[in-house]
Amino acid sequence: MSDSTTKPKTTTRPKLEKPKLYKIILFNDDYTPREFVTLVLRAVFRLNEETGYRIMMTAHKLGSCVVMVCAKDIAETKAAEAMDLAKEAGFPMLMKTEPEE
Ligand code: NFA
Repeated sequence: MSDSTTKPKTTTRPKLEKPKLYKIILFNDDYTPREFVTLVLRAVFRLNEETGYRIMMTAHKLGSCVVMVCAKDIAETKAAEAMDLAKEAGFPMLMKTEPEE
């Protein structure tokens, strides 16, 4: 005999969306000095000299380069931090953030 007090075997799983990752993209321009870009990449993104230089040169040659991939709020904060440093120094260095596919 079935027990009418038995609860149906269902579980409710909270629907947690996997947080989207964001790319921080560095764009080339004709005015920001290479040294300055490399310095900012090292200071803001904690990249070593070689990696900072490589990313700077990739953006310089190809037009843009992904600097790092991380959570949205971190991406936005770091991009703004880097551009603030450039603005203070009088350079137009541009970074944008966009969600990863
Ligand atoms: N193109 C800049 C120059 O020749 C260097 C640069 C690289 C600027 C990457 C912005 C991003 N001084």
